[in-house]
Amino acid sequence: MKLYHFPISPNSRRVVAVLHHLGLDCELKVLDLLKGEHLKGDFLQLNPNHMIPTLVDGEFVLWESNAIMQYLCSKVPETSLWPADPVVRADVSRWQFWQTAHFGRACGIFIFENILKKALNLGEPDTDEIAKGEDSFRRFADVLEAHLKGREWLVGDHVTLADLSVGSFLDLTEMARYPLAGYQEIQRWYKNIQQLPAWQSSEPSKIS
Ligand SMILES: N[C@@H](CCC(=O)N[C@@H](CS)C(=O)NCC(=O)O)C(=O)O
Repeated sequence: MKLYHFPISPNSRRVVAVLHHLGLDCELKVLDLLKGEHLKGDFLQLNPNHMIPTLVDGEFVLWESNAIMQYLCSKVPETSLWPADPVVRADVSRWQFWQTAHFGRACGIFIFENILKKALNLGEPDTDEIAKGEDSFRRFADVLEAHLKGREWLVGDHVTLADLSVGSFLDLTEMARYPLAGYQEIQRWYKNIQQLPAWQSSEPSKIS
């Protein structure tokens, strides 16, 4: 298998963390988004959305990080990251979809305004956009905060794909300046993720 990724991307890092957690062999190929390496012909053939992460497994090409994470788990006989029980599995999927549709999009506003604009020379952060981002972030962070009260992990008693998907964006809290102050449960839970060996070994500076 070969994974095209960009280490600082939360969407990439969670896939690398799953590879490490499961101990799967996979060649990692960095595409530097800031240099536009994802816009070149060969890669566009693999992913016309020009987005990482993208997995190539023989003839099969798979994009969308959450789909890749589930696919990787299906390669091992059993893993608590993606439990076989249909209800637990649906619960894990629910949080993965929620991350893509809601929480990740709210975080994305801060990533664009406070990190990417600077990196790509696109000017100063737009205060109206940041205000919209704050409304959206708080709406969904409130849901996450309430769910995490009295829990160590999002689903059940163990880390699952749900934690890696939703938690991955918190890696950029300082740089992106999410309004995370006051969300004690989210901060406590993210520390659990930071202690996972696979989260530590997928840290951007270790896999670049
Ligand atoms: N929903 C996708 C999002 C992937 C994504 O947004 N990738 C970004 C980096 S974090 C990217 O490759 N952007 C390049 C572009 O849009 O041209 C996933 O979960 O894999």
